[in-house]
Amino acid sequence: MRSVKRAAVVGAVVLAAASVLAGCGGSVSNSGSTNTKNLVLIPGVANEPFYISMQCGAQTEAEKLGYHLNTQAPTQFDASLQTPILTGVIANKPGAILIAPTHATAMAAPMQQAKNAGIKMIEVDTALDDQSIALSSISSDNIAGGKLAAQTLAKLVGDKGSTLVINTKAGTSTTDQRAQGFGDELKSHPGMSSLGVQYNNNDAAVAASIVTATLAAHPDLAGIFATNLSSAEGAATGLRNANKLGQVKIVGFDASPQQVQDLKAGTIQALIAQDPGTIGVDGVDQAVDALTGKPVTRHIQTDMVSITQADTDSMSKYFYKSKC
Ligand code: T6T
Repeated sequence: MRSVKRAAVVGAVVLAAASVLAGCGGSVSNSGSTNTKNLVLIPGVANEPFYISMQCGAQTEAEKLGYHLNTQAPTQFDASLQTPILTGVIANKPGAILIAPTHATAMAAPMQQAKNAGIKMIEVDTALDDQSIALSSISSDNIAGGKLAAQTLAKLVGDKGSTLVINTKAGTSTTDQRAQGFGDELKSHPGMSSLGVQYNNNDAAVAASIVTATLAAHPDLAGIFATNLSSAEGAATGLRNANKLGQVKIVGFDASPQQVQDLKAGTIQALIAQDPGTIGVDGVDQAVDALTGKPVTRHIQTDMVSITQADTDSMSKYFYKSKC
């Protein structure tokens, strides 16, 4: 596998590209054709098992189809860090970019710039609100995933008690939809109440402190829905620190090695695993179809499964990778 390049490594290149662009009045030239054999994957953040698994799938598929895939990721899940990476990539004119936009509106302008440069745009996992820029979007059904999380948590807490949602960053399409699905489903569980949604800025340490503070104010907290990897890993740490393991139930999205360890240890009671490898494969397939004039599919939904401690062995194929 080609390793995910950290923004720090590509920083010099990006800065150079940015200053060239600044000299051209900040716009990217639309002249010159794209290199149709080159694909670039821009994940939401570097060195994170969800995106590593996505990259593994995309890399294998690109090689199989005779394409070159390069991956460049920001060091943090942040549009201000992802934008210069995208801008630098546009200057190199790949045939297609597979991107997980880190914000549903803030990434629209640079993605439109890529489209204007003749690059085929494919969304993997997250998506923009503006559906006119990408040709195809591949993701889990995140609203259904949030509903499934609420149903799972309801069973774990006996359909009663207060619940907290730990979300990542407002404006992240996927996790916002998961929180929405969770809230919608909670309305069908009158015995359960909501303590609202708190944001961890995609930082596990912040999620842990949210749990500590919430337990201090609400010692009867029954359950937590953690909308992604960082929020679930941090929620588990928060409960460990408060000696509340098992008393407060956690349902978390994703299945990183740490989350699986927490599930096996009984710190987390259920995980909703996605299929990032297939998102990567489908992303490459859609890019290649677009580049070769074949029809593309505007929306593709990939699988999601709920995993509990009892079925960790049979579900191991859904666990995310730390390397290909
Ligand atoms: O949950 C995934 C991804 O689906 C989401 O859009 C952002 O967070 C993750 O990458 C996990 O950290």
